[in-house]
Amino acid sequence: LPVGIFDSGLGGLTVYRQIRTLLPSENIIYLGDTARVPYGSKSTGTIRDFAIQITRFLLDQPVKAIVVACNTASSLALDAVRSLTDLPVVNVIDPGVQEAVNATHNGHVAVIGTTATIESGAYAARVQAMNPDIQIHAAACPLFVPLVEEGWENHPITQQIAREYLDPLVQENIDTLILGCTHYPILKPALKKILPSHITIVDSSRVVARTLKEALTLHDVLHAQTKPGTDLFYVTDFPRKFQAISSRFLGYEPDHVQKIPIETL
Ligand code: DGN
Repeated sequence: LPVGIFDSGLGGLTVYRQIRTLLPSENIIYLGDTARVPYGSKSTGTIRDFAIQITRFLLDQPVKAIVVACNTASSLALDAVRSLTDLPVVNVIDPGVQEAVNATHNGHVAVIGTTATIESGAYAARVQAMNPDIQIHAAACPLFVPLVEEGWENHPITQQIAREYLDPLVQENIDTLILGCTHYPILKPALKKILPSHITIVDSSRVVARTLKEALTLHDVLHAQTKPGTDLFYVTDFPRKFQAISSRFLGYEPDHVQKIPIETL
C-alpha cells in the first residue's frame, strides 16, 4: 500500500521530496489542496474540516500511513486526523521541535510560520512539554508564502521583509530558528544571508522523512522491495503557474498529476 501525504497546496512537496529520497521504494500518493490554499489565514474549524475530508479520501485509497505535510494542518487538526484512523500519522511539528530542542545551547528558540500556525501556539506547547526551560519566540510571517510562490526568494524585497520579521527574534538572542511552514525551506539561502551565522536553521522536512521511516518500521509496513516506488499526485485545482510553483518545490516538473475536484473528496 502507498503512503498518503497531504498539504494545503504544493508546499508539502518539500516534505515529499525528502521522503522520496529516503524511501525510494515506497509508493506515494500526494494530495495538494490547491483549490483551497492558503490554510494559514483560515479559521480552526475550516482547517479541521478540510483535513478530515482529505484524510477520509486517503484512507479510502487505501494508504498504510498518513503524513500531514502542512504545518497549519499539523497545528490545528492533528487530533482530528488521528481520531479517524489507527494507522501511523506523522506530522511536521514534532520532528522539528525535537531537532530544535537538541540544537539549542542558550535555550532561546524561535519559530516562524503562518498566522494560523503561530496563533495556535502548537510549537510553543510542544517545546514547553519537551523542555520547560526553553524560551520560545514566535513570529507569523504571512508574506513569505506568496513571495515563494511568486519565485521571489532571491529578490531584494524578500530580504527586506525577512529583516522586518526576523530582526526582533534576533534581538531576543535566539540561537535556533524553526522553519514552521512548508514553503520556508525555499527561503533558507535568503534567510541565511540576513541571520547571524551562529543561528541554527531547523528545516524539519528531512527529520519528518526519518520519522516516517521509523513509524513504518515500527508497524512492520516498510516496503522491502528494491524497485523504485510509484508516485501519484492529486491536486484539487491546477493553479496558474502550476508547473513553475511545483518544480520550485520539487526540483523538477511532476508527472502523473491528476485533478480531483473538491466535491468528490
Ligand atoms: N502548507 C502551509 C503550512 O505549512 O503552514 C503553508 C501554505 C498555506 O496554507 N498558507
